[in-house]
Amino acid sequence: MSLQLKQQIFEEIEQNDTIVISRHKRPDGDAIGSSNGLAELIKATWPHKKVYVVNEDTSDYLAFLNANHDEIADDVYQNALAIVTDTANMDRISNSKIRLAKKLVKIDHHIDISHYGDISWVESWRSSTCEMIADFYNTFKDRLVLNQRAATFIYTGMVTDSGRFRYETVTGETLRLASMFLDQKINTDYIFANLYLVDFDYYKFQAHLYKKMKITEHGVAYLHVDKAMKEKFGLTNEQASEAVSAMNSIKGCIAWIAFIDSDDGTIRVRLRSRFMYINELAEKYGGGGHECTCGATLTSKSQIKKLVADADAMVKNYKETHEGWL
Ligand SMILES: [Mn+2]
Repeated sequence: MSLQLKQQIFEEIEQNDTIVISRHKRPDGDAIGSSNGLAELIKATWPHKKVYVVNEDTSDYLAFLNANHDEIADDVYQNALAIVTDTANMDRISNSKIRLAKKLVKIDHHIDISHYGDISWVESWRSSTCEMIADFYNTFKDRLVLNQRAATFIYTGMVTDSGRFRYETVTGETLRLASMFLDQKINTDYIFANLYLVDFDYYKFQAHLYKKMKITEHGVAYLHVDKAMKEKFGLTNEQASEAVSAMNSIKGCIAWIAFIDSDDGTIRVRLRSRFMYINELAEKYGGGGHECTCGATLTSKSQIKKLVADADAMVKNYKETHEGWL
């Protein structure tokens, strides 16, 4: 079934000379990697095609990838094939014009709650959408051209979305597919330096987080990055969101949650877990995502307490009924 979908997508790409590629808002490595990686594969294979990567926002953190950022007139869509990668629902697409396209293809690895697209290829067991692009390349490698730029995009997405090949979703196939991009002699030193290195001020912010974080009775770590903290450390929304990672290695805390004040008055929630799945909780609060990595948005501060209490009950129940967690 997946082969049939891949074949359909390959044919659509082959038959269309104008292709618009978009990804989700607030992009991460996988969103940028999959959309640009696919664009580069198509451009290298069919140099005459007009391939545009069109999105309405960018990422500072991932600026080093030098992603494509094309602007096109509305009438270009009429004759275009649109491909959206790594985006679970239409509202999250970072391109409000995408509906103007002649045909729409969805390529994604999020849980398929909200179906869209004329062709929808969704494999929620994949560690990243980039892994799907890698699989797509591998399927048609006799007919596609891979270059270093495409390889860098796709590899970066695979690395970032899989927690550096560490998450449960990583399979032997993930690494076999990733090996194709290492064979392109991509500069992994450069990629990882950009992914890891932070300014000294950010270290100070992390030290502050270690002091501020709390844990519940049964093992939920949580913290609130409020407006004052964002201002004090001069944080971008992206950096503030990263606060959730500061809690990812506390023994016994199998769930951890960051609440981040947004400029629009809402509170972004980033939920993470190991062993136990936490996406049900995100969904209860109107959010979604992956089983152990998901998010939601709250409209008032009073909901924080309630969400933390729900998470604590969830962890309590999990620990009572499972062994082997730590
Ligand atoms: Mn992804």
